[in-house]
Amino acid sequence: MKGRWAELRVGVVGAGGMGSRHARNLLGRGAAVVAVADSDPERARSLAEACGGARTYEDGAELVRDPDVEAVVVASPDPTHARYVLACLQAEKPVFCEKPLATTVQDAEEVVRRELACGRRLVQVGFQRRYDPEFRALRRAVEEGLVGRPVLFRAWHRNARAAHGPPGSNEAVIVNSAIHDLDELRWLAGAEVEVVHAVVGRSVDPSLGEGILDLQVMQLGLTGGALALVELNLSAGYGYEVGVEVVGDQGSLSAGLPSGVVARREGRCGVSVPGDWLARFEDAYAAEVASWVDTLRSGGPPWPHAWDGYAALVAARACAHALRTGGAVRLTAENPPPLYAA
Ligand code: ISE
Repeated sequence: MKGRWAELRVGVVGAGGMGSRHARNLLGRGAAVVAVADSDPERARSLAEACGGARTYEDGAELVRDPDVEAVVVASPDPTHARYVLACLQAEKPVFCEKPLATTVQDAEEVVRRELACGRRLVQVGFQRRYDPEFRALRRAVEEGLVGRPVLFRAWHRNARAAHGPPGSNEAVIVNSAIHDLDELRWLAGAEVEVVHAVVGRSVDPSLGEGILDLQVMQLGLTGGALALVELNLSAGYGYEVGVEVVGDQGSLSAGLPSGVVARREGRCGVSVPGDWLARFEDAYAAEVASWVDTLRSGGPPWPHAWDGYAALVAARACAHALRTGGAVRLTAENPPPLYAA
């Protein structure tokens, strides 16, 4: 560990919802936010002030080059992620990148290639479900064989509404949102998506634009033989919910079911549902960033890594292809390079 990493000096690219969340989570966690970049100078300034007077940039690439910035958080719009991650790798600076790692498979491949050339893991991808206490407990139970061999994963991912505004394309829906579910399946099953049997969709909220399929159902096959069924819903209306049932050959496990304080009032009895992912995954977001800082300060390898970002994107692109063509898509089996072992 470099001595100066006693307090990690971080630059944040993207001062929107996730950039602000990560910046606030970094404060008091052995890290200081010393620079903020956003194409909207006012937004950059306001986050910089909240972080105790960080420098501001309009261009994230300039922030990456700032010699005082030791590590970078990338939370800018999805299509810009790979560009900033590649800039960090060029400067050999550790980077925490919000999902998706990239929006094209070629860019994700390039990230992996450049990281391999660096010879060490510098990239962590923001798949925060891996830091959610409930999902972690579920994964442990699967690993311990509590319900035997998993044969089916049945996942649901509901957003009250398309919170980033109209998604622009059905591919963008998958690459921005379903990528979480694809990563979750890879992680929980310890397997890869082997085949996308079918992806079907329908339009629920017509205001999102003609042809935007804000409800999608994905049917997948994983290496090792388990099946998976994913409901992705951007227009659930009532709130935000993410969960999964793992059906094994000796029982089933579930995470993400409604829980918490039960209120009986006004003729009703129930628990409340969070409005968005910031509320639902509040603890997970804090834990992933804390782990990133601790890992960098102790010299350990960050996780989830660039290969996780790459593999989830390959699966996402296969789903997008299946939705477009109405046919099945078989993925090519790939082994991660040794840098990504464990
Ligand atoms: C958003 O960008 C997220 O990362 C959320 O976790 C996800 O649930 C949502 O669908 C995405 O748009």
